Amino acid sequence: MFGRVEAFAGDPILSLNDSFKSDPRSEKVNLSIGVYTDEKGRIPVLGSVKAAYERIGFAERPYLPMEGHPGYREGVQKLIFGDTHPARETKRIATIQTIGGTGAVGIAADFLAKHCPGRTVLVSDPTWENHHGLFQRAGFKTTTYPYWDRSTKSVDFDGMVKALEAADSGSIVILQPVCHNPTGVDLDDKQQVAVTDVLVAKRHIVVFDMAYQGFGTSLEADAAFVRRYAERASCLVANSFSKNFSLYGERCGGLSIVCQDSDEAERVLGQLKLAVRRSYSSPPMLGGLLVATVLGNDDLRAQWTREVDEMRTRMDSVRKLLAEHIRALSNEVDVGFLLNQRGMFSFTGLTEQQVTAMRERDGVYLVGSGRMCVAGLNEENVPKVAKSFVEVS
Ligand code: PLP
Ligand code: TYF
Repeated sequence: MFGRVEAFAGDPILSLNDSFKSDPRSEKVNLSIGVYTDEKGRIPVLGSVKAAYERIGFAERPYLPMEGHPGYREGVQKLIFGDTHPARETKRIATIQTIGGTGAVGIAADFLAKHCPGRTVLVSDPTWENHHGLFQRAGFKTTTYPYWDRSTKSVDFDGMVKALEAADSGSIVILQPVCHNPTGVDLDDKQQVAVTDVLVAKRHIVVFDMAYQGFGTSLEADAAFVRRYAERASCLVANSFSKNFSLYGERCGGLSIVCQDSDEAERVLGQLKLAVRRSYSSPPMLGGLLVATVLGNDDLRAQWTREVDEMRTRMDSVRKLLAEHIRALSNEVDVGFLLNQRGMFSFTGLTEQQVTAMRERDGVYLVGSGRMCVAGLNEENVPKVAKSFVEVS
């Protein structure tokens, strides 16, 4: 019956993570999958989340509503838009709890496929691969706008703006507002303003995908692009708590749609509920309660903010440490990119062959595109990574 079913090639990043796990070498270093690990190489359990878990205890488990836990949704809105955003004060934002950031982007794609069908979808070149996949699954054709300038290892801003200007009016544009995956390069403030002008003038439908809030500059500063944009125009915002709550397996995310008025927001929320109903009915409870409890209690929220700051500070310091170690070994290898990029990832500019050489010879795992997850670096493995990097450069 299923004899013609094609084999699934597997997700390249997850497959690489599996190869890492089965690599027998004890000195191996995993800089592939986008997971934050601490100085000891462990996925942290945040103190704020643990405290929330203890407060919650275990009680009855009814279904959550389709749109998710009310405290969670309120927490998402406050975190992304701030307490006093005009769109919040006028009840123009429809927010649902989603199954991770992936679920948020997926429901956004399903919603747009139904209510804004046939539009062109533009994603950055390169981007998180699932942007193509999720929008294609919803029935869209996807195309790209230039983003990464290989020669300067920064944003190809002119190329990006030209492509957004040339696209059909009302196209769907996916933007990562902070800590771009896979390149680690973001628009600066001026570029954010300039690109906003273009997007608003072209009446493009912007989907912000924010998976790393807090890993750039701070939880507040990282939301600035989205907040300012939402003062000018309607937009969609997908967010993930996988990384900043270190809750990968609990599947916590959110989708917020900023609307023109509160009546529109209520109807949009209804359609989001319907999209959820048709897909998985309602989101999971434990992750929802954990996040709602942290975001909804001042003490836990303050503790969590400090823990996010700690994760970010550690990533910044291992970036610097790697740059120093590379510098000490060679004056010819450019390390500026490590310091200009931010968040969990650095695009190294290494070719697939160089990445393969690092993996096979030294057990240092990067993604084939040359993406390095800097969150996997620590004081112990930096010398080894620096040596391997210089030797293949
Ligand atoms: N969007 C981007 C840009 C990502 O990098 C990721 C995860 O790595 C996601 C969305 C998905 O987040 P989640 O793991 O919460 O589904
Ligand atoms: O970019 C990354 O590393 C993450 C990891 O099904 C990931 O997106 C990859 C595939 C997947 C879930 C997470």
